[in-house]
Amino acid sequence: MRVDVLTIFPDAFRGPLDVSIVKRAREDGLLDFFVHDIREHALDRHRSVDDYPFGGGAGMVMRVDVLDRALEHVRSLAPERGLVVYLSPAGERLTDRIVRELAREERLILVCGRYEGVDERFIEHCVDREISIGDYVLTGGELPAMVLVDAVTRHIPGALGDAASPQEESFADGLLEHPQYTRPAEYRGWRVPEVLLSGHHAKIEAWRKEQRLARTRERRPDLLGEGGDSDPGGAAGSANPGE
Ligand code: 4GX
Repeated sequence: MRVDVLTIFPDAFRGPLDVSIVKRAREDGLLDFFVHDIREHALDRHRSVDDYPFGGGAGMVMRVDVLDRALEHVRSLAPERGLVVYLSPAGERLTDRIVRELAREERLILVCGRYEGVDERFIEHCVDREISIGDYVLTGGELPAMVLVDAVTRHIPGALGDAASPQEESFADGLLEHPQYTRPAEYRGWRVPEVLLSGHHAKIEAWRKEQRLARTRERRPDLLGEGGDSDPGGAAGSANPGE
């Protein structure tokens, strides 16, 4: 998969995507990740990317002409059209289902807004999907873009190696994960649940399933369709959680 990011803060992308699984996916050629500076497409001598909002109000709005030029330039760098995603609190909430959908794309183009957002004409004419990573307001779309790339990378075939599969993890069966333990079996009197030391695999599986259900009921009843903001139709809200 190819991912292009448009931002006025390219430096923000050094770090989180240079470690661990995402780093390996990039080294292995599973993920081609490029960052582009929107400011390079500003035409005036101050290289402005934003301006005052028509109608008045606080803050600044990113200009449609600069964003459109930046997008057309980035588009020209590879043959695939790319799905254009704008990260915004006004978008549809990112879920496991949406992550899996995006992971099937050949190319993603992520646009990071700053200030009070972008001129609505850019969203109307250039953006395919507006996505939010949660109901809180950050200072820009850079962190949300990194969250999205991280989550999507885990679903690129081969990215997790043979040890792990995203299919076996939280949300794949609509439930939270069971708790995990490792050595030592006892530390300061804190003991690992006895069943896990028993070597009785059927009992261990039954215990884990029970834990997943109890935790989900306790912490995220919405995932079981018991009110709240579930995601029916998505993996996290499947008709038969845990089946
Ligand atoms: N999930 N931000 C977008 C600029 C902005 C402001 C107002 C539209 C309207 C965010 C989130 C998020 C910060 C990205 C503000 N755009 N993005 N940016 N939560 O908080 O995705």
